[in-house]
Amino acid sequence: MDKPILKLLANHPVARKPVWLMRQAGRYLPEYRRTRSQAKNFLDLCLSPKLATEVTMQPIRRFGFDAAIVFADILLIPHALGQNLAFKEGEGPVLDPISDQTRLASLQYQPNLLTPVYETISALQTALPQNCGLIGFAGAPWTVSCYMIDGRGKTGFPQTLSVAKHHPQFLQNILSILISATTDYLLNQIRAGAEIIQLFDSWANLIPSDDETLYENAILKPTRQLIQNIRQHYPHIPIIGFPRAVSPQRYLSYAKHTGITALSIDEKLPLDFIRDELQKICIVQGALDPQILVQGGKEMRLKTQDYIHTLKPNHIFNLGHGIVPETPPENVAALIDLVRYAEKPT
Ligand code: 1CP
Repeated sequence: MDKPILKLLANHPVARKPVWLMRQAGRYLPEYRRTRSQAKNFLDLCLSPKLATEVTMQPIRRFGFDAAIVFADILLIPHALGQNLAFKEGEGPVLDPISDQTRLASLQYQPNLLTPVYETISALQTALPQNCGLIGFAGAPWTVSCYMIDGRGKTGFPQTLSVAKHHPQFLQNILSILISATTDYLLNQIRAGAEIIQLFDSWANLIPSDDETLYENAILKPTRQLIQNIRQHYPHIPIIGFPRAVSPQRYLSYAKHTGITALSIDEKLPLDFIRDELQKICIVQGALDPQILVQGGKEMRLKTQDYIHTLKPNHIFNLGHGIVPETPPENVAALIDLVRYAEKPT
């Protein structure tokens, strides 16, 4: 095994911390913007194996990350379920909201719509350098259900929260449809060559802080079920879970009760909690503030050194959330150098 990120995820010692960044392919790169303009729209970009392979490779060529993440989107699952999806310029994704059981029952999973993603993964297996791992991904059921029920992202998902409170069975019905489709999607990604899976639960933080039952039913149980389904076929596949921005206690219970291999964390958790509580029970990924990457300079150097020198070796360096479009690419290059050539303080 000559890929540092796979070694670390198998709990083997590595010479230095592996590093990759969420949303490492994207609008902050001029070469991405050029390729993006060749596609009719964003969905077309995700579903064109040639273009999706190219944009996945761009940050690898430029920066030499330890992992590539297949270029796709968490909303391809609602698309494959037959829910109307458009990515509007400046507005983000827009879907026809699913508000009742009749509409939910009319959805039909069309697995063939996702075949281009598997073709991209196969092409990446050939194109990637030897030491670079390949990450496949999906949205976790709760986060995808947020988009399916509310239809758009920027509003805080009030419909979904109302459904969770007043129609828990309807929420469970959506979640169970998502668990089945996502199981099929991830198994096919692994068959095509994905070596690591990441589950994005970007809106895990919307679960009210006094509702542990909903955290259990909407986050922990569906994630555990999905992971069990995958491990039935691939017992050793490393799975990284990202219940973004939940409380420290909820990160802990997620790490203990879902079956993940590694926990991706946001930028707000205190370093001593990460080291003394989380790293004791699992591998951790994260968690530099994306805004510090925009800023660069001395603050980025100090924060990066903090993470590197304070945390234990079972750590994959990453951000606390995705790279934002205004990030200067030269700051990303500087960050990689900092992680690669970090000296122990004397
Ligand atoms: O204009 C553009 O070029 C589109 C911007 C964009 C990109 C680059 C979208 C629309 N999706 C993506 C790719 C993407 N999305 C990747 C692969 C790229 C990489 O990481 O290198 C991944 C892993 C995602 C995952 C994703 N999509 C998440 C989970 C991660 C996160 O950021 O929290 C979410 C919530 C989405 C939904 C989505 N898709 C696109 C946008 C702008 C959004 C967020 C919408 C919102 O604000 O709610």
